[in-house]
Amino acid sequence: MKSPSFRLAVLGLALFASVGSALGADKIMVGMLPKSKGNGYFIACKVGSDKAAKELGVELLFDGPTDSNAAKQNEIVENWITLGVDVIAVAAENKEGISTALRKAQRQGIKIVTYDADAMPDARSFFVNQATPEGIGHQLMDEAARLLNSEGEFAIITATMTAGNQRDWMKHIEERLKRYPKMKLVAVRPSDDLKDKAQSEATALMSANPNLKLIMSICSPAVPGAAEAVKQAGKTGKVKVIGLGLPSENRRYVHEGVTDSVILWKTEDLGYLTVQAAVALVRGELKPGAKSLKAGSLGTFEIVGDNIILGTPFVFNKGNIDQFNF
Ligand code: RAM
Repeated sequence: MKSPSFRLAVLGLALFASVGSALGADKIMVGMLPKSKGNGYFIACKVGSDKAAKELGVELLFDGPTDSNAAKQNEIVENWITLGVDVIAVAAENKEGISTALRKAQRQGIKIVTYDADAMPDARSFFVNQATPEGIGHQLMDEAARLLNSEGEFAIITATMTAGNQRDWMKHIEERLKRYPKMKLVAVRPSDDLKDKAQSEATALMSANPNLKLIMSICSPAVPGAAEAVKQAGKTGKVKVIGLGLPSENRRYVHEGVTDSVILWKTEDLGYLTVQAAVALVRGELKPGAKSLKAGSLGTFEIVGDNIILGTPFVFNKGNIDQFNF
């Protein structure tokens, strides 16, 4: 017969186990880190991430800096290492900076994927890429050329000057610019992924460059920021605005004729695909060298090298922007 103290210990363990499972301790835990959790772009990604987490029965921790802040991203990764999450999905503010913390997580057995903005290749297993950088860069440049009849000055407003995804896209914009010898890129300014800062940068760009014909914003908050500046300067139609922006944040300006078009991918799908990839990696269903990934209700995605590609971007304009609510 077992002693009363043995029984008590077993009961305690059983209780601990059932409380643990009620709290989801046996569930796969996914830490999802946006560049900033106040940015509508990442809020839209979260809608899809939540959906995938629910379908897959995993626990999703979604946390990030309030505004873009590389040091704060590192801190959150460190916290998740201590907590012992199973997998971390990161949109890297600073490619090199975050990679040290991610390598440390990998050494502790935590799986890593990146999405939206990549880290160094050895610091993650896969990058869930919204589209190819060439595709994004060329589409932006061709759209600008179409609007200006391939002639005139334009400026770029980016996120931070160190943001890896924007840097990659810019390389391809500049490469494509060679096709349009009568167009001139006069300035590249940072907005820190903030609408207000983009607005003041756009105002300054217009005063410093009286012949400016177009502002191309390549981070989402900067598109409505530039549009507001153009509108307030009374330059609607004279200085055109395009960029990578959310339909919801630009609808008004597109209808007012301030912004011609915005280009983007389905952010909800990016969030969904990221959580699907993260969980497949933990479950061993996604292994290095894989050529495709089955991602729940979104179907199968191609993997090129270690990039899981979401697809090609859409162009939202007056004719179709009302059909999209993200
Ligand atoms: C911002 C972020 C993000 C980028 C989008 C287009 O919200 O910088 O990284 O992909 O814009």
